[in-house]
Amino acid sequence: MSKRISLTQYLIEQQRGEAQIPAQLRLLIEVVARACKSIAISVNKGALGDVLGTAGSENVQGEVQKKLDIIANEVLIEANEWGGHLAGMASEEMDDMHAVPMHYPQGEYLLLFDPLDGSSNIDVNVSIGTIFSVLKHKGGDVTNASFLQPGTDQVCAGYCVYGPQTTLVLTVGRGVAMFTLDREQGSWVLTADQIKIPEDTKEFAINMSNMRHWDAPVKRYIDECLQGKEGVRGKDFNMRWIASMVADVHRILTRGGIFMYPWDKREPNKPGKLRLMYEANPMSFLVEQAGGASTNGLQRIMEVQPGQLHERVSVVLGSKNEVERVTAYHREAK
Ligand code: P6P
Repeated sequence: MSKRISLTQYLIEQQRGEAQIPAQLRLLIEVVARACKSIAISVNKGALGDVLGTAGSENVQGEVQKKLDIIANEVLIEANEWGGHLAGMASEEMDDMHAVPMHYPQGEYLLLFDPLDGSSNIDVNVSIGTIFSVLKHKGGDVTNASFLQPGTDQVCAGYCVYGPQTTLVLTVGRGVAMFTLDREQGSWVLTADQIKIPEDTKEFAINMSNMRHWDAPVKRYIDECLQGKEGVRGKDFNMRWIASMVADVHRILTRGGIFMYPWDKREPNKPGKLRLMYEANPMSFLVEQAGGASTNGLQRIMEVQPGQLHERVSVVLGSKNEVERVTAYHREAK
């Protein structure tokens, strides 16, 4: 990386590029990046900030909300209401979409987010993150249905990982850039650009405790990884599972790997655990922009036509050749 530039300079240079970033999208990115800085401050306080533990409420998923889930959600809503860049917002923490109050100008974008993913890790000081996805509003009144667009319609996606470094990872459809928070300056500094995920890997990420519940193609793939050098893969594999999608995906964007949260028999009526609109789609956009692949076992996740705001999906993403192998096993089984 030659000269280090700020997020603002990066966005201005992108605006001069052939495929301009419209002013409202540039504002959206800067507002979300600023909100992530505020969330990072709350997350980093931990026990000193009375932000740990549960909020005593449940979200639409029926999951107990952590105090920081609520704080992060409110920070993102307040940061994005006034700018005139949004028509509406949707969040894992809110049952329905949140319209921009009428006393603010309405914009052309829809913002979806998981304000704090991996929140089961908050109290044990393991990396967590904010995931966001941006769609264009196609006109008319803004309702939940306005958000039900396939991942291929995304114009921007990103996440912020609150870990040893605070890192913002972003795509507007022309590759993936990473920005590290310079806490002394309070600014995001470009620290990696045009990220590329290696097409092969020796590292898989899955919650192994669910093995007895998996479908045959997943069992086949993981068994082959576990057989190592002596097996059909002819190489040994390593395993990682942080139980924080943002942290697992960040590792994969940084050094390759395959991440899987497949359908399993525990809740057979649900296609998977992770949410399509504000977890799987934005992560799939980033992974594909970095030369990786992302399917639900059978098709590109970004081509799934959403039927409801909080629908779930099975996720297989990361190093292209490994994702293609798992997908081929599913298609053979079908
Ligand atoms: P499990 C966090 O709750 C999350 O939504 C993802 O960030 C993570 O990958 C997954 O669930 C962890 O699930 O079943 O291993 O706790």
